[in-house]
Amino acid sequence: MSLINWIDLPSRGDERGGLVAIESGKNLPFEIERVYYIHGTQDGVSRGFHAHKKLQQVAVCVAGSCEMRLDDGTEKASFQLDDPAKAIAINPMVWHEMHHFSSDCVLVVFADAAYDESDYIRDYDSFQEAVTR
Ligand code: T46
Repeated sequence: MSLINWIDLPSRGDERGGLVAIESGKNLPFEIERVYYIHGTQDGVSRGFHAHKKLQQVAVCVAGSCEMRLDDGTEKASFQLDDPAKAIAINPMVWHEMHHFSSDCVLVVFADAAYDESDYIRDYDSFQEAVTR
């Protein structure tokens, strides 16, 4: 599986403005079990710094922008999330970090499972060990 998997979300915008619809199991490669959003992130704050063992996620900036960094232990990538119609998959065993949040950033994340702290790998050395095993 490649590190970067963009998902184009169907945009039904018109002269009145934008409208993006997301349907479980249709636009996303899994059934949505959980949705959360990150907002009000302070200037200079970075988030993430972990990988998930099994969780599949898709993230989209519905307002503002942030930088997403992905690392599968072999390859690294860094890019802007700034388009409400363009989402990025965060696959299992991919170390991810979010940086440079704009003050108006709202990052929405769709996940295929409930929150489970035991699914997180929050130590980079442990992550590297797990992916090179
Ligand atoms: C991820 C990136 C993109 C919950 O109680 N329920 C939840 O569903 C989530 C996502 C978090 N939490 C708690 C756990 C922590 O006490 O909220 C607190 C902040 O979570 P965390 O420090 O993990 O936040 P981020 O921004 O570093 O990471 C989050 C997600 O946790 C993570 O799964 O992939 O966004």
